[in-house]
Amino acid sequence: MSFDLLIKGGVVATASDVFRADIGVRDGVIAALGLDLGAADEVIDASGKLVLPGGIDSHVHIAQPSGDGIVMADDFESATRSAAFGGNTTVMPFCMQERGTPLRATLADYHAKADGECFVDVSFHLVISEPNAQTLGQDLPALIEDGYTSFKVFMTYEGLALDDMEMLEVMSTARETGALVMVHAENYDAIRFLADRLERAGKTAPFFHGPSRPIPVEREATHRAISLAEIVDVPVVIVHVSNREAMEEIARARRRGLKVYGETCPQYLVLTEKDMDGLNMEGAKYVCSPPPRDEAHQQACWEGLEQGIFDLFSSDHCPFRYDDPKGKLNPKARTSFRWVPNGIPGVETRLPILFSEGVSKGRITLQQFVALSASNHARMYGLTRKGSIAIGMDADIAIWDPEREVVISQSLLHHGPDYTPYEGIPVKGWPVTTIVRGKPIVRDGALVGAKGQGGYVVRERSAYARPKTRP
Ligand code: DUC
Ligand code: ZN
Ligand code: ZN
Repeated sequence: MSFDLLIKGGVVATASDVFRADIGVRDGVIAALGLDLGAADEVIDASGKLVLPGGIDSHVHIAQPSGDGIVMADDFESATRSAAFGGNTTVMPFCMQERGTPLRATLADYHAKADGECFVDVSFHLVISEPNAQTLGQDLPALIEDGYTSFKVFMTYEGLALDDMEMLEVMSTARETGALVMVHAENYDAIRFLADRLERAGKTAPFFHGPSRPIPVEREATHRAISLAEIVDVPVVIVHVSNREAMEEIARARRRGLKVYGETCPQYLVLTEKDMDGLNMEGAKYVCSPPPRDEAHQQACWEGLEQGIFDLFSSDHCPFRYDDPKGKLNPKARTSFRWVPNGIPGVETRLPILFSEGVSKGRITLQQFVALSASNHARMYGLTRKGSIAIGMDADIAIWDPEREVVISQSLLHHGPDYTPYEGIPVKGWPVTTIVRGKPIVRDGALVGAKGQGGYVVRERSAYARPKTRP
């Protein structure tokens, strides 16, 4: 029996094991693991390399309408190309509900934008901004049934923030339908209060984005989201956790037996609030929410990853160009930090940063890297054929050179923005080949795949979304 593809001579790692094996792929699926597997139409020599499950980035924003003349710097083509170069084989963008538009119509728009454009596989989370009877009673249950099995809610931002009553209603729908709830936990009123004060004091530079969203803003909302979820008895994922205090809310909830999951991101490991203090408007390059904190909180986020308080490590790729009136330097942004679009790019740099700072520096094991970069995302969000190297799984594979040293630079990257917030960071370990369902997309650092090779993935309900107790 011959294979379509054989990956030979590498060291394979999963979330549980590291072992020497060749991988035989047939029809896009892992068909054999072993040595001396025989013939194949195509052979990739992985000697001296690590063969890992392709990264799953379960938190990215692509081509999301941003209002106020602001335009995201990546479409599905550029974002998924960049993702492939960063060792990813699946990304999970958000479909943001637009007020007054049926959820299905918005979803159809996102599918139209993604269809035929993607280099890696894609699966959408929903964002619920209008939790009315139509959304909660009809649209959401039907969409969950159709495989859109997770959604995000916001506790801040005009037009997005849900009040506590709405949070409870949405969480209750999630419980009834088996969806997994993701929460952006920041206190909207506290941010507005602080932003007003800062502006009145003339503190309008990008740097003041940080002081307008200090740690208690995030800690309080994290605590409240967990409490509301406890009242409804539904699991919840707290996304993009930036600091020790919010992390401890999650840890405490887990000690009390609640199903609370956590996600952190590269910006909270390697950036700080000082980065937003650049000359002129340079600080805008680092404006994201929650904002980067300080070195002590970076250390806390590492502890969260090492100790399993965070199950997920995602990029929160949210790309805007810097030097562009439709991006970070839009005319209003020069008048106040309030108008700087929130978000930074990172889909291509997420995994090299975690590998280098985590595995190469000995903070986490290779198995933890696989769990945090791929397996946990697949399990958490119902991607049942992805996130591991095992017979019958999709042949989504990233081949890494663990010795390759690279200094991260905009000139090396393939995303749409005109900068990277990670410029100049040295890393050891780099993904060289990315294979999606058995087809190489990037090979030895060169693009060999075509757009349209990435497809849409319908998801199962997640076992992580099951309530603690049943009615
Ligand atoms: N939340 C996100 O998840 N991404 C970017 C900006 C934000 O507030
Ligand atoms: Zn968010
Ligand atoms: Zn995000």
